[in-house]
Amino acid sequence: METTCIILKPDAVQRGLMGRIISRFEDKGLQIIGAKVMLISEELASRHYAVHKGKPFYNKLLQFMTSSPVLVMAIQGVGAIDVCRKLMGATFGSQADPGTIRGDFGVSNSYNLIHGSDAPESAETEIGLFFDQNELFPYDMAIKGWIYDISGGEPE
Ligand code: 3AN
Repeated sequence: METTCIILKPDAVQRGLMGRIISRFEDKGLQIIGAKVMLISEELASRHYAVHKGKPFYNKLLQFMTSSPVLVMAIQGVGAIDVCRKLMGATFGSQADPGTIRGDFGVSNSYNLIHGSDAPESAETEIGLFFDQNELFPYDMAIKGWIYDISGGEPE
């Protein structure tokens, strides 16, 4: 089981797309174990996007991410990090495949609706940045045995 950090960016919230995007994750069988609407501070945004510091798009990215509330989620499932990245689609809306979140809901390269952790290390760091431990609620899904094959003990 993996947990990944997903952020529905200001454009997704402002455009009223939260529900439809959340449904993509729920339809896939993933579990939302933490969620909150928040306004990201400049300090938090700069920590989250530290790897992009100095890049040409960095200042605008920070400005965008702090401009209006976001929805931050901790999402759990087998292979959740890669599964969510596939559901999100390519970074740029203009290039993302139809069927993906970015491919279906946007065309902009800067306003690309959603962030998802790209590796187990970044997922752990990002969940630590955005959530306190007592804001995460792992729970047993009643239908887990139909989403996964759990006959061997581990979800497959
Ligand atoms: P992803 O979000 O697909 O992991 P990253 O990590 O390469 O993409 O980039 C982080 C964010 O920075 C993207 N979500 C996008 O909003 C922004 N970004 C990346 N490259 C550019 C670019 N060339 N022009 C504008 N924004 C960019």
